Amino acid sequence: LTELKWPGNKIRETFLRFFEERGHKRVRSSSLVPANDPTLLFTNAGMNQFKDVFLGLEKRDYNRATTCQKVVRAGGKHNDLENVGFTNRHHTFFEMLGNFSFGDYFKKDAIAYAWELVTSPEWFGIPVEQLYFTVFGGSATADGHENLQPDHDAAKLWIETGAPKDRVIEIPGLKENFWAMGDTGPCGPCSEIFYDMGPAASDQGHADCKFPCDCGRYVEIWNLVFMQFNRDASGTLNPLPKPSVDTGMGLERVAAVLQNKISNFDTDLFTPLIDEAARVTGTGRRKSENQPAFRIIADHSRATTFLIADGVMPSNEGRGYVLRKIMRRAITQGRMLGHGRPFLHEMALAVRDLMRDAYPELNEMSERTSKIILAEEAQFSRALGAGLERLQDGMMLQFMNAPGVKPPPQGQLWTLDMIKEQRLPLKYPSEQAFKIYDTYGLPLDFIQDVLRDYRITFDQEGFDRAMAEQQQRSKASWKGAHKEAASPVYRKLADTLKKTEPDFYFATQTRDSKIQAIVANGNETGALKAGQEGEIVLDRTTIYSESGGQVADTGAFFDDHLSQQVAEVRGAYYPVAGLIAHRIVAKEDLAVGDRVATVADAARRARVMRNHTGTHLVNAALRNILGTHVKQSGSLNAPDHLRFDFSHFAQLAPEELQEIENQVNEEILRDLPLQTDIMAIDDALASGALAFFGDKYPEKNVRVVTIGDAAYPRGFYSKELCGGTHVARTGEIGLLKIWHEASVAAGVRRIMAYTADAALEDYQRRMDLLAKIALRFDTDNDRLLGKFERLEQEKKQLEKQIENLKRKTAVSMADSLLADARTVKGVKVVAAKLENVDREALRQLADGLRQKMGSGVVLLASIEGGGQVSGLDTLAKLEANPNLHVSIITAVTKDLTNRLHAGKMVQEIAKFVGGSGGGRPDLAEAGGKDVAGIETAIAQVYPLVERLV
Ligand code: ALA
Repeated sequence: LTELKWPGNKIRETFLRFFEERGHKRVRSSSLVPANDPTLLFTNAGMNQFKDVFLGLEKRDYNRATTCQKVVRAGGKHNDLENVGFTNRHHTFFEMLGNFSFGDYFKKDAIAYAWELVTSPEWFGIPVEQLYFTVFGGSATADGHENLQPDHDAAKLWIETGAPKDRVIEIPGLKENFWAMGDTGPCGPCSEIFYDMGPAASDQGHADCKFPCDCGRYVEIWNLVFMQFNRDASGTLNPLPKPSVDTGMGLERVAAVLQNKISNFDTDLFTPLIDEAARVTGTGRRKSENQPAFRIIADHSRATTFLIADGVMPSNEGRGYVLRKIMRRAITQGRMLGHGRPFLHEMALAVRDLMRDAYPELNEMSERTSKIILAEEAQFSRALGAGLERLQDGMMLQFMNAPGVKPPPQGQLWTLDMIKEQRLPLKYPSEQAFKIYDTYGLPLDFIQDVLRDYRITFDQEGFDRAMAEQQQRSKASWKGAHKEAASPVYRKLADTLKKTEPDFYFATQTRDSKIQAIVANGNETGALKAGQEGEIVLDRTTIYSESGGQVADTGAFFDDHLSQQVAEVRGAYYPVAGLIAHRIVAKEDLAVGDRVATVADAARRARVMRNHTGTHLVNAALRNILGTHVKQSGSLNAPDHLRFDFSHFAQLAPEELQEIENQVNEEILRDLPLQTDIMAIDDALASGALAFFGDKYPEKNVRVVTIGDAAYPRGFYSKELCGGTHVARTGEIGLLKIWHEASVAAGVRRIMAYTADAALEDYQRRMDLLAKIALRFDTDNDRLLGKFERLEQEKKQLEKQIENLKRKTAVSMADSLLADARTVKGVKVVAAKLENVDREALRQLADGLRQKMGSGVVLLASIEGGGQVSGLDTLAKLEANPNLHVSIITAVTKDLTNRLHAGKMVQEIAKFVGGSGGGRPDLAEAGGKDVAGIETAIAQVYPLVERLV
């Protein structure tokens, strides 16, 4: 085995070092779950974490950056899921190398850097003869929103830098050389570098095609985007505050180029995974016909592992649904290789071992991660079984009543094979097929195979329609609130004003704050009159401004001698990073330049702080007890309660909740000290502090809140990056009581809790309620449960008695029913409708009647109300979800069964209540949901007897 000159790890490191040496800040990959951006399903490009910086909503202390970003493209605008496995270079998960300029350099330097890194022998040294450079060729769109000029600048710059003239190509249209993150957001013209892999790479066997043939020979390796616009919800392109640069180079593709491979899957980034796929699926040697399966398993294992590591759980909606789809695709591939046992959880371990150096978050993958995957694999096997059953049930119901279908011979039950043998042109309804595909996850090719087996046509068009509608719905649910650029007035103020100094960590009141700006009705103004509402920016404040889940303080501004209130403060927020806007109502006239004292409502703040520290304790206890897969996905720290959302795949058992609550309260009783340190984000993360990627943190000067001390195994109980305010010691919390645990979204659980006085009030309220109930039951709290159980018992007995009475009444009806018997061609027929009698009573009554008659036919029907729908019910019944249904019993005395078959008769009759049934020649039953048809159904018995006798 020869040493690779360019292993994947070296390429990644070389790229980052190249740009670091050129003044770029090396920034960590952000999570695959985008922070605060509901417009995006997964992180789909390196620029996502800088979206706000491009939009001018956020400033950083660097204006050049370089990253290697984890990316998943399996949903939304950029989706490669269906291609994976069948091409040499599509992935659901991949690594995107990028360099970024935030209003610093633009096209000229971006092109010069790219040229040097790609072609210089000191760096990647790719021969120029194998490269092509495309630039934006302009577009005039029909909707009139934009008419964009070709990017002659970029073309000129490439040629000046050294690219041969005939290798620089302008390509018109927004599709090729204009990059956008999504339907809205930052975008701009781009320039792409292509590598010529040679004719052997052509998927279509082209021997001599020319660039830009898309047969697979010419591979895009790097995209340089010249960010210039923000597309708003109306589709309009608005210029960005400053032209910027965003680039993306696919690590896997460059590895293929530098390792002389046609396929990404043959590089060292994948071969260990492909070998492992062959091993764990027991397939042994890698046969070429299995290639797509191995590729899919290798690719999807990476996506699965990284998504779970970032807190996504397989589920039925949103992100979890996409993860589930990816996992199920991999599992199905394993099955198609003839492998029945779970294997994907082992693949995840291989991914961890291969990539943990570059992505230390994979080290945190506990046994639990494996368990999550294993559980999904087991569940999917069950779903495959259950889905198949549903599909077969559905086919049966659909076809046994279809026109032209002959019923089975007397005394035999329906089977699908009977339908198959009749060779009728049957079509399975697409909505039903889609439902089974969607709810049971039965793969489409699986469904098609089954239908083909039974010679039933699959309605592809209808299925596609149902699928499109579904996608429309799920897309709609991701629309979310669009992030718009900050209100223009604050964007302008951000350039001129001094940042607001936050004093709220040390005090609730301070003097001598200067009014820097006043905004009213969206406009800057110099003054406010008493009584007017507006927003005020100070140079310093003690009013906590809403962030990181902690609600804003309320309070007041006073004159600087604290003798008179000049404004009521209703809240505060950050309109742009660094500036705090106070929402106020003026009590006196206020003007820019005035000095005020800020006073936060200290009692309210104290309650908020107890809840905030409580949240940190809950987070730590959850991770201790449930596992480190628990990741915060949101929180609220309000005066009256706290709320904590986190990723976890199952409902919490009562014992788990109790254990969490107990552990938190133990730490409260220990009265642990809290400590806040200010440090660089890298040091903070290295110290084991938890970060919540729904929040943004500065690079330097992040606040790290530590609870506990060296007495703990890790040296602390809890450590988190946090910009909020906290109590000094945990004892101040007094008590924390969890009162709610539920699911908020797929794979996300929510806990709500009270602390201190709120917990006490809650306790008192509950005890009070209990006492009131006990009083009503004429007992006390301690004996209430026993009393309740006795009452429940009594109720059950009474219900039983009523049932018995009902049956007795029914049996005693036999005589009056007999009196109404009719005679049809010499056969006595009793047919009647009964009210609300259950099947068992019907059966007894029919039997009794048959005996009393000696010879004859009985048909009884009853409408039953409500009742539970059980899992054993037919699909049709489940879908109608009936509150009412019809039960029918037919009984025939033995002397007549050779002519009158009870099973066949009931089947005929059941059609009139939209149902089906069958049974023995002498006793048979049926059910139906079409309650309105009951009278007609009963009346059928007379002509039926007439015809059959
Ligand atoms: N954001 C650009 C892309 O993803 C670089 O291609």
